[in-house]
Amino acid sequence: MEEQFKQKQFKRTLITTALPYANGPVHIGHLAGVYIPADIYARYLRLRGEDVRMIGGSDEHGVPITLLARKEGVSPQEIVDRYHRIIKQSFDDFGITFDIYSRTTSETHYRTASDFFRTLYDKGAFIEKTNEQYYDEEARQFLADRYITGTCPHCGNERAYGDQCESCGSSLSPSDLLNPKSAISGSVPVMKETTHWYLPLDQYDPFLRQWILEEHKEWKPNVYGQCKSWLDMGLQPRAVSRDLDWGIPVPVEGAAGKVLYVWFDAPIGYISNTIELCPDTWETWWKDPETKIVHFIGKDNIVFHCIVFPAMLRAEGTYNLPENVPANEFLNLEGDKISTSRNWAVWLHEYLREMPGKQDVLRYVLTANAPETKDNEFTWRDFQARNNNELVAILGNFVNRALVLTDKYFDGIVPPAGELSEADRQTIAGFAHIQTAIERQLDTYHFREAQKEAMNLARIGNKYLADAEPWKLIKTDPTRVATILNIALQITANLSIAFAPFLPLAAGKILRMINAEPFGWNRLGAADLLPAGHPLGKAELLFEKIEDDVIQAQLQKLADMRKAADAATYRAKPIRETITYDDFAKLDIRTGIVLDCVKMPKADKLLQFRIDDGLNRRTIISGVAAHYRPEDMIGKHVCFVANLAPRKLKGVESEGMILYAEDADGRLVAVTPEAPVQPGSEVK
Ligand code: B3M
Ligand code: ZN
Repeated sequence: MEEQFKQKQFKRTLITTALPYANGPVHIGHLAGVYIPADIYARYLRLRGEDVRMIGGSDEHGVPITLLARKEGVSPQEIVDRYHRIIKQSFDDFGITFDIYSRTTSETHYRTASDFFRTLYDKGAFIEKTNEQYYDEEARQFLADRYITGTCPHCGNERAYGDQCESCGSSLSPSDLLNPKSAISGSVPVMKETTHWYLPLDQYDPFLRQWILEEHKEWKPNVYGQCKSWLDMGLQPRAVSRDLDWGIPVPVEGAAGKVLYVWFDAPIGYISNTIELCPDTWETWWKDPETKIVHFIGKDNIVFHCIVFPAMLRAEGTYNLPENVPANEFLNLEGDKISTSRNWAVWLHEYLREMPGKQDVLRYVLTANAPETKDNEFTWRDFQARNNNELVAILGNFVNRALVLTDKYFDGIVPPAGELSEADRQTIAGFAHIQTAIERQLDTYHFREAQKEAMNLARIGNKYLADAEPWKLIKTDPTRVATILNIALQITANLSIAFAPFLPLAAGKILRMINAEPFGWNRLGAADLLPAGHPLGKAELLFEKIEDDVIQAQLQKLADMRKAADAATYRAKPIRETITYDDFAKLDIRTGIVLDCVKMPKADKLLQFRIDDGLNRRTIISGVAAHYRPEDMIGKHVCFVANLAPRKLKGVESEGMILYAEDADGRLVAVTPEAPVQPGSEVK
């Protein structure tokens, strides 16, 4: 669908990147989904000499921020100040080249978003509706979005939110929840009347169908498909205000206590950040049809960027719409979804601290595994493998040999190329078209494939040196060796251009090693970048091997984080139905001493116990072979149900049941008296 699409020409490009919520740091999922592809695209366009602005900023409103502030007993402003600083610093240290990274608590944004709402309000673009919403009488607050939890009507998840079920992904509204509870006080909410303003999305259905389904068939299938299903489901009016005390006040008389819905104000943050960046020319970037707008986002933001925000812009009437929204899918971590709330993530600021100087390694791996059309996986083993087997063994190894051999045989001076062999000509032809090969991929947002094209040039170089074997010829044919190394150095110089959008630090290092200024993007593919006689710089390692212990430490860190998060969020199973004392009195629970314990033949889960129960010896069988070694049970004091009717297990009669506690991970732990007592003692 994309190939036959003819690229429309534009004078400039405005790149926007999803504004991360300032309620936590950014992690590798954000980088893979949004910021690395956006940065590659921005660097690429700048390299081509195009007029580009890349916009970023923190999204500082919304209920998750106020819930975290309440939990920490601080103000929402303190939360967003903390995380805006951490996020901005980590993006800077990682090398994401925003032209501005601002925030939605900025004055410019308050004014821009407020004016935008007022313009639509004055145009009569909203429907004003009064209806009943959940209200927490204890906290004296309406319960929108994450302020209310309950059971998801679709999948039964008991901790679904008022706006979404994170377990099945359904988009919900508070009234959909079963057994709703206030996330503030835990109380059962009541219904209370309140007034809000709604954007009648249904009225924009014909426009959106035409604009997306007819005029943008070139959009990525995952984006186009999601838009089509939203449109086919039928658009509903969407509330653009909330009863909250944190956010941009609704600029309408009588709207005290009401703020703009975070998803109404946040996308306007792209506009306000542009105003901050270019106060005099911002309208060129948002209203001149010669400007191409591209939104880089994750898949959970598609509806807001392809349906809601365009409807808002359409209603306002003077803004351009995005030319493309190349949303990525999700990146998972070691087989599980990345989760801020469960602290299951590789946080960017921690990566930068623990892996100093390895920004390009993470850029390379996250681009190579980018979830461009389907969810993908990050594992530390793969991170290590790609670093060692690709960056070190292919790219680094080739560049190092080209430099070291030239240093060794020609004192670090680019030698003259003599007569070209057939292999030389084939090699040169092999990379002559690399520029269009990379451009074809980047112009259609295929970053994985584009990076592969760049890496392919390093493979060409490696193969060329391996086949030519200059080290074997230096004594007999130094002229030939000069030609070989001249070509190897031309490839090296091309690598500094090809990798510039993807691995900016490595590209800069290569330029230093060949002692050259950056070549223009249009020189990519040329075989005469370095003239004979040009003095090279000092060879240095482009990438270093990553050893197992470094990876093991990261895996251990994840395991520890999971344990801590599980402990923090652990909730026991609900208590079973109530019984009477008489029911309990029927149970005769006793202590006993384990005299013997063996694994049962042909039953990998079962252990056979011989118990001294204070009266006799009895046999009891337990399904704990995965939790205990038989020899460790001998001599243990255990508690067991003594009057349970015997039953045969694998042909052996089991007379009772030993008691174990089962924890959240399913681990079984024997219940024992905290001090030795006579066997047969009653447990009351
Ligand atoms: N704050 C990010 C998210 O949904 C959201 C993006 C806003 S972009 C205008 O994770
Ligand atoms: Zn659900």
